[in-house]
Amino acid sequence: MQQKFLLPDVGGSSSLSVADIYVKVGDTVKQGDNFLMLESDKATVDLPSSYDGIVKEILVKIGDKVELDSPIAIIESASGTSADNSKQEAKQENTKLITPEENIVQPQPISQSTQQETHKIVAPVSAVSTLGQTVYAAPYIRKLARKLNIDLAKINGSGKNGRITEDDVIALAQTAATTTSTSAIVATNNSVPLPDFSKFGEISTEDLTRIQQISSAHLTRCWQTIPHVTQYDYADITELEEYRKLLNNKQKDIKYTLLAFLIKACCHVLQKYPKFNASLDGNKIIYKHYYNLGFAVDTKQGLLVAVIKNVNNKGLAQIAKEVADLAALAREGKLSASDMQGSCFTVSSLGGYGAKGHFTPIINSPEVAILGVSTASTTAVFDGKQFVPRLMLPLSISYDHRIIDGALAAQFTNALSLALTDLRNILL
Ligand code: CAO
Repeated sequence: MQQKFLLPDVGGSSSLSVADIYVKVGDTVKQGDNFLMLESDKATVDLPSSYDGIVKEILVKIGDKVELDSPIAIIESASGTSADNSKQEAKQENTKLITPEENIVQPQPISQSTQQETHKIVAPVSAVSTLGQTVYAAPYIRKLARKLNIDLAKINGSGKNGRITEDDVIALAQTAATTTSTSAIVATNNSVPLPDFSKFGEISTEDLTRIQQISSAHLTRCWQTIPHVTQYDYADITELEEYRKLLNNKQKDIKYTLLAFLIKACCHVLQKYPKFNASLDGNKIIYKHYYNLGFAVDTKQGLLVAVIKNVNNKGLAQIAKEVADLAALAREGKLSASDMQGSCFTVSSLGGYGAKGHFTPIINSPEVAILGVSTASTTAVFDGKQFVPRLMLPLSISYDHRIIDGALAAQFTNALSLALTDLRNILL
């Protein structure tokens, strides 16, 4: 028997359009399978099928405006019997249009056997993958995955209850980016119509690499969704630099770079200021009791973040070695997904590039803070009696103002500066 699948009540939004269609004519769908994606001016939501059966006709196309009871599709019941309408109504209660923020705090998967009690329910954060297992991901994550051509079934979600996070998708996309061509990826930048520049003079164009496309989408999202504040400071690294040179002169097996010291010092300060080693989940703060530190690596293909795990359990020599190894792998395009996952806090060093003064590093979501480091220079510093030459390192710490207040950021920055100025502080 054929059923007309009508748009259920999805939460009262009057301006809805079809953003994506997941099925095609001839597909077999089950009640609850994601059928299409709806978009309002505030959020996106996946609409599950109200019926079991074969899709005979799809009555909408991408971009169509729809409203309550708009015909979506004709579905022929596989058993030849009509679908149970009461079941359909119960299901439809589960498809309320919610904002991304609301979505984040609703990690429960919906399955056919689980009837949701509440009326303000998440729409489907789950979907059945082509391999048959259920994957859990919010609509915007699935949208990102589709744009990046990533199969969510290949990801073991690192989020709560195995949910797939943006971090997971990006890590897999970056791994794929190092091994495959750029043709499969769709740019995720919002394309704004540009003037025809060639009217004004000669131009040439170049495609962004896959990594640049991925970074571009991720950075845009981080910048647009996190209220950034950047605290500037200096660290007097005169003694640190002398010690570093001494270490490097004593042996040649390991190169002790400033970055290794920075990572160690950050780990020390993160332990004192747990809010910097956290993530924000709706109205909840997730504190991490492990200390994985990411560092940005500039490669020919674009910017990557490699992650040193459990820095609190590692000595300077080990950290220096891992920095060198991971940076080399990044430049060869050989970082694995796990080399890029699980970072709690990122260090972005432009010190080797002659970067003067401070800059504003973009927080690497879902982290809540990042350290940017510029090139140290010898400066006349007043020591209370006279001006003395000191090697001063510019520090720029961007933090998420939703979770970190300015007073705390000032203390964190000061503690980091002190740790670098006198490494003995790390021992305290
Ligand atoms: N001040 C002065 N000199 C510095 C310095 C600083 N803050 N940081 C590094 N240097 C010097 C080093 O001492 C080294 O000189 P020596 O060989 O004489 O010791 C030289 O610069 C090169 O350092 P390096 O590159 O070998 O090592 P590193 O640890 O500083 O950096 C890495 C490694 C992978 C982080 C870096 O190469 C890199 O890719 N940085 C890019 C980061 C980036 O692009 N961030 C994004 C910013 S926002 O888009």
